[in-house]
Amino acid sequence: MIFTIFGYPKTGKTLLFNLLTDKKKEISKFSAVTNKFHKAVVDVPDDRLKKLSDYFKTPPVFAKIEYLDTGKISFGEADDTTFIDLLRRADGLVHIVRAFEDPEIVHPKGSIDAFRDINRIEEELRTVDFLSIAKRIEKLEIDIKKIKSKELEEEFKILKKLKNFLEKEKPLRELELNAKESTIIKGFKFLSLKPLINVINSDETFYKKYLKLEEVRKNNTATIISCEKIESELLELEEDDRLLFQEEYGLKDYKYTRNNFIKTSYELLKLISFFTVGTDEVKAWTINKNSSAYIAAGKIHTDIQHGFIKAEVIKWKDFLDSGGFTQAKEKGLLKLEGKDYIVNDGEIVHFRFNK
Ligand SMILES: Nc1nc2c(ncn2[C@@H]2O[C@H](COP(=O)(O)OP(=O)(O)OP(=O)(O)O)[C@@H](O)[C@H]2O)c(=O)[nH]1
Ligand SMILES: [Mg+2]
Repeated sequence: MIFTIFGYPKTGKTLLFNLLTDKKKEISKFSAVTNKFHKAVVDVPDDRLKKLSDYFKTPPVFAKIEYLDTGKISFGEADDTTFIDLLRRADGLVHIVRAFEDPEIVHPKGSIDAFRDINRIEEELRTVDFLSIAKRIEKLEIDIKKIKSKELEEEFKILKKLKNFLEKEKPLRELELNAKESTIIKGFKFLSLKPLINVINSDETFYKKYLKLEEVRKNNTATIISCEKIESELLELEEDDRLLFQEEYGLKDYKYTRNNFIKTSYELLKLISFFTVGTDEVKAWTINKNSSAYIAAGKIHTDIQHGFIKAEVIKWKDFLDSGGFTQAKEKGLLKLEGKDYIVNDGEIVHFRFNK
């Protein structure tokens, strides 16, 4: 799973990347924007997994999430195909918006206005999609005249629907699509279809103004208000001192971006974790919500999927509260499920399979 960070120059993209990955990539007020990008794979924090690993006395293997800092300004540059390609490959997009004052850092639009910048970027994403759709429709119109093909006609129909939606100035991620339609358009990797997190990088003054935006959730779009600079300063302090400083900034209830971000990104991508446990390994696996035990088995190994017999399932907490598999079984908390069982977040799953 990869999240790609992009936005206008000097909005705090690299600072966010550093916060999310514990890296210390260079940030700068003045240096020219380079085309360098940074990539990092990090653990998805999970207290449940930690507790299970304590029980089995083996280190936890967390689920992974990948971040890419594009280090890029925006659209419309000479080599923007590389930039757009980076965005296309993402599972989720992260737009960093500036909402902090600093007279030394020039905003390309001359003023700070998070709403304006969010709308502008949305427009850019839609434009990229619109152009690919228009081009494809043009080609399809010619082809359909030449050959009669049900597939091409279906593609034509759905692309027309998407085009109409974009013409209403709405991103594709707000459009309801059925499974078939999603499959047909998958290859296009439309940008405005990807889940989007807007991170509003605020100072303590703007924080309160924008905080209410966090509650507004549209389809596949989320907003996080972050005080990146303050947060990175707070993280330098001992934990006990942090609250004191937060109060001083008027940020008593401040939610640290790192945890907040991962939680939001999981929700946005409709992902959940299940666990496999044992004395040799305690591990979290990421699957889409509403995935069957059969799909979950395939995440681990195709052999397990192909030889699937049954899945033994127990909620992580039930397992720990009972004190082990034998006790849990006696209490009837360990269930035996078939291929079609829908795996829930936080369940321990043990697959029985034919080797
Ligand atoms: N005052 C203030 N400065 C910030 C904040 N966030 C970032 N900055 C500063 O903004 C400058 C740019 O931060 P970066 O993280 O390098 O921003 P960037 O978007 O990666 O910049 P480019 O990659 O050059 O486009 C640095 O000097 C940061 O210290 C903030 O919340 N408040
Ligand atoms: Mg940068």
